[in-house]
Amino acid sequence: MKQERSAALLERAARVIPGGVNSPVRAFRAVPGTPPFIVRGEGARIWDADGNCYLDYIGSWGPLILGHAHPEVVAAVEEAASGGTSFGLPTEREVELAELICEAVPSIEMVRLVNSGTEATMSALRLARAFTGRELVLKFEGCYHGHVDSLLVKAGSGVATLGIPDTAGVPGAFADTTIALPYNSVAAVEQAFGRYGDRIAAAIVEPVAGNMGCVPPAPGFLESLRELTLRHGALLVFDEVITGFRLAWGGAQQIYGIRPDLTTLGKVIGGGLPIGAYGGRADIMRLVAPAGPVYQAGTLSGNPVAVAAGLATLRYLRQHPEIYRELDRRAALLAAAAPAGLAVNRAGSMLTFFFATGPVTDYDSARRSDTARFAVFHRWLLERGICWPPSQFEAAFVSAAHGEQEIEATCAAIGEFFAPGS
Ligand code: KE4
Repeated sequence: MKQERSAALLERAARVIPGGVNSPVRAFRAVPGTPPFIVRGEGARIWDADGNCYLDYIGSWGPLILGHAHPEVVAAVEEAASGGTSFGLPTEREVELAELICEAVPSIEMVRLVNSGTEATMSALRLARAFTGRELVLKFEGCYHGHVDSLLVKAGSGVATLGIPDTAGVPGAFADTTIALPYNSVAAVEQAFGRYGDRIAAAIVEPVAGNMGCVPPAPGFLESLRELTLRHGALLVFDEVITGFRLAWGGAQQIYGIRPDLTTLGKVIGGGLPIGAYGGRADIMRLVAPAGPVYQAGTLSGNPVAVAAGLATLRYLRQHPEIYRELDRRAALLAAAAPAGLAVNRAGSMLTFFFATGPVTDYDSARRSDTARFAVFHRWLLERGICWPPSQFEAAFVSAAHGEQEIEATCAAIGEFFAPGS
C-alpha cells in the first residue's frame, strides 16, 4: 500500500504541528503505519494523498451520520457561506437549530450553541456547580468528555489510546474535584453519594460509552444514576456528544427513557463543522449569561455556516426517520461478521470489536483487550481499503452512505481476517 505522500506530509507536518496532527487520535500511534492524509471524501469513502481509497468507519469520529459531502449538507454550507461566514451577531438560523434540538430532545427546554463538545461539557459542569452551589463532579473511568481540565481524570479516547496516565498540566486542585468511578457500577455510585452526597454538583456520563470503545449501559445503571442524583440533589448530565441524534432522533435518553437535567451535544448537530451545545431544564439554563451570572461565551458560537450544516443534517434525519432502523440493521451485519470469542459491543450504528475474551462492560475489562492483535486487525483492514478507527478504545461508525455493497465488502474482509490460518 503506497503511503509515500502521507509519510512525507506527516514529516512536514511534525515540524510545525505537535505530532503532525491537530488531534492525537489521528496520529495512528496505537497501530502500525502512517496516518493517511485525506484529500477528499464522498459518501462512505475517503481518498488519501497517495490515491488510496478507503471505506471510512471513523466518520470524523461521529459527525458524518449521512456520510461525506452529502449533497444537501454541501448545498446548505455553500448557500450560508455565500451570505457571509460569521457576524458576531444573532441570526435566525441559530434559532431554528435551537428550536429543532428542543423539539427532538424533550429534556432540553433551552440550549446554548458552542463550538465543540469540550466547550459543551465544560460549560455544563460550570452551570451545574453554579446551580447547586457544590463543587464535586462524578465521572466514569473510560468516558471522555473532551479535554476539560477536571475531566481528564481516567479519561478514554486519545488519553486511553496513548496510555497517558493523568495528563500533564492539570492542577491537582482541579483533579481533586473529580471522582472517577467504574462505568456500570451502581454500588460505586451509591458509595460515592454516601460519602460525598451533599458535595456533589453533578454526575456526567456517556449514556452509551464510546470512548473506551463502545460500552452500553448495564440494565438499571442509568436509572439508578437518575434516582441517586435526584435523591442527593445533584444534577445528571448526559454527555450525548456522540449518541445525540446518532442512536435515535431523541438520542440515547429517548432509547433508555431517562430525563437528564442537562445534555451535551456535538458532532452530528454540526454535520461535520465545528459545533457543540449544552441544554436542559429552563430553570437551570436561565443561569447562563446574559440571562444569569454563569458566564460562557464564544466568538463563533452559533456560526451560520456550521449551523447551516447542522440544520441540513438534522432536517434530513427528521425527513428520513427510517435511517435509524437501517443504520442499526447494517451495523448488526458488521457485528455478526466477528467470530465467537471476540467481544463485540454495539449500540445502533456505533460498534467496537474488542480483542478480549470476556464481556467488556467497563474500562478495566476494555483495557484487558489485546491491543497488539487489534493493531494487526486494523492494518489488515487498512491494506484492504477499509479505514477502521485506529484505536481499540474508540467506536466505529456506520453512516447512511454505507450501503449493502460496502457492508458486504467489510464483512468479507473481517471474515477473512478471522478465517483459520489467515
Ligand atoms: P470535541 O471537543 O472533540 O468536539 O468533543 C469532546 C467530546 C465530548 N464528549 C464525548 C462523548 C466525545 O466523544 C467527545 C470527543 N470524541 C473524540 C473521539 N471519541 C473526538 C476525537 C478527537 O479527540 O480527535
